[in-house]
Amino acid sequence: MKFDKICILGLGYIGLPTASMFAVHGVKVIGVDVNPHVVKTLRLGEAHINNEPGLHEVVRRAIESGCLFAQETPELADAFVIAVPTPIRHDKTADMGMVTAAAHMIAPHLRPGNLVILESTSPPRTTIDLVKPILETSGLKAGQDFLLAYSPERVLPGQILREIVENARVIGGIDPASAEAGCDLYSIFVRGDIMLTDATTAEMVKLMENTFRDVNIALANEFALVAECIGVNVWEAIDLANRHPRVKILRPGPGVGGHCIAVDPWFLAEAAPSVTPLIRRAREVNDGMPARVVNQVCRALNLNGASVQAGLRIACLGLAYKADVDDARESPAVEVVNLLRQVGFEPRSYDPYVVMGSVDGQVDTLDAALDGAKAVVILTDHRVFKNIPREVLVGAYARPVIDPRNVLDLNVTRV
Ligand code: SAJ
Repeated sequence: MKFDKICILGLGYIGLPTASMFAVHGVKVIGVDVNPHVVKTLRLGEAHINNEPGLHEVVRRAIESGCLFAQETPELADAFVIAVPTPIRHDKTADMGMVTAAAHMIAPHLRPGNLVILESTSPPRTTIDLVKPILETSGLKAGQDFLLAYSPERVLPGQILREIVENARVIGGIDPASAEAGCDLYSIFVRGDIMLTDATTAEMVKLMENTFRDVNIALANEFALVAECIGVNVWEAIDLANRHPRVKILRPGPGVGGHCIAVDPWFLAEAAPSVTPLIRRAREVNDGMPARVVNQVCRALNLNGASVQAGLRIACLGLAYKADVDDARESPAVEVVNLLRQVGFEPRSYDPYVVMGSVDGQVDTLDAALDGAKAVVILTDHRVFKNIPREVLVGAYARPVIDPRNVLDLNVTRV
């Protein structure tokens, strides 16, 4: 199948690089976002996402080529790609409002022979039970008049532009012709293997990948708790265990953030609640890690939560959810900062990448964060933090440094 024009709904961390990649390969792309700020920024040739290596450049090339055009509503096209967020609600159920809205926006523009792809991470059966009936309000029948497939994004924030091209891609069609058409579409820029399956399998594959990571991080975090109980250095123990040819323990830390790993396991748990105790427990373990960091701070200062004097300053280094990104949404670092404040401390946070104003008490220099601090806690493993001299962190009065991600690599003792 040939694609002269594609409409991509949602110009976030996935939709924008995807739209730009199609455009720099010569396909006319209409990028649609309901946020006027996003559309306005793109029309000026800029990307509204910072700190993703190479993104600004590819977006600029796409816009300058005349192939990428941003607007707030879709129009007629050969293919439509839905790449909108799928968050969870407070009760941990999937909020499919944005996918529903995007499908409704496409329906009036759907024509016979079109292909529609859902990329948003979604609960199993979303493509056939939610998206298909909405698209069919157009009067066209999926599989008969138009093609429909699910193809999950798998790119790692921080490496999106390399991974979007090189990663293997799964495409699940509602029928074989839809999967084949999806393969034709992504072959425009994907160099990794493209594997075809059915839509519901593809949805489950995506959820399994992120759940695998979440459960394994939970295991690493539980090892850290055990190691603390028995007086073992968890970093040394993991390092040694990973010398086994079939063992690859992940890294403990202050919790799991981002919009994917901490969310997607709930979609599986919601789909089959009675058979997913492990997945739920892993989520609880990871969600409990910020409180553990706060306990570590209290213990290092010989305090318990009840006896924290108001105004005791704690320097918090890092707000982003992981190393070398500027994204502090759903960040365990932010959760730690909020919990520290709740128990009576005065956290001063510093992150060289995260925009000011993301939390109360955020400062824009390391010195301002360290000034008067009674303890330092390193919450994000940004590379720049590794080079801060130990004496700068401990200061004149040998204040404690809590380093749940082992950024300073000072904890490992070898006999
Ligand atoms: N983390 C740890 N220990 C580790 C690894 C990660 O505590 O050993 C923490 C990170 O610090 C962070 C969180 O987990 O807070 C998630 O970070 P991540 O780098 O594991 O993943 P994301 O959310 O940036 O991207 C994931 C990726 N999924 C997998 O690796 C299976 C990516 O490929 C997906 O495309 C992305 O989710 C997504 O959009 O679903």
